Amino acid sequence: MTTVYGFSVSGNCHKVRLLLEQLEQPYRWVEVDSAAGETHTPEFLARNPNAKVPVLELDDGRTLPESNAILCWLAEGTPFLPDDRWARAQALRWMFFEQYSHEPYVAVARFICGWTPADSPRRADLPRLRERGHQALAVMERHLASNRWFTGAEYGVADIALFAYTSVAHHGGIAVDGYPALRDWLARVAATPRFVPVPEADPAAAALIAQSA
Ligand SMILES: N[C@@H](CCC(=O)N[C@@H](CS)C(=O)NCC(=O)O)C(=O)O
Repeated sequence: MTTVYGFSVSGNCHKVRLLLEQLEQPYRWVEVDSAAGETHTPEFLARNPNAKVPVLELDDGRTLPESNAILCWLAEGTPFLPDDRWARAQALRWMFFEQYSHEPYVAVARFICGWTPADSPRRADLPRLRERGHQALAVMERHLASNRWFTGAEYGVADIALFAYTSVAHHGGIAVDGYPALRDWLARVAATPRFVPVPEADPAAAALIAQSA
């Protein structure tokens, strides 16, 4: 059976869980607490030398890191990844956007708020991360003013990729209140069949988020 090595509260890992649930594909989930350094063991590094979750492991032992590559692998031949060349390029465009212009700000602000001490020097980065995070949300809002989805005409991998950290952006102090089309899209994604949300953060992280966001 396909195995996912993942940290459940991580948005990057949630992408993989959400797609597997929506595909109704059986899988085994191995919890790896990346915030506690569990991706740096020799055993884990053999699966991903880049020391990051998620990692997908196939029955034959092959391993695939990088959340968006995993989405494309799993979605091949399904409605979640368009066949049409242009639509597929659009999906990829938004997945690259997510990794370069969205996740490094929205996800990192959330990580700093929930998983670093209240006196961490990394908190000095928060104003810049929040500014850049809002820039990413504004780009999404503009697209959504005239499009329902990011994966071409239908819901799919790019929506799953962008949903993960956007749905918990407020944990990093990046509120989505000012983006009406984006909020409607979040609701549309949450209404898709077999949807599962990003799990609640553990109580310690939730307390830090409540203090800092
Ligand atoms: N580009 C990667 C990013 C993965 C990533 O940043 N994973 C984090 C958790 S969300 C991690 O494992 N960090 C552990 C570390 O860097 O030590 C992806 O999309 O999968």
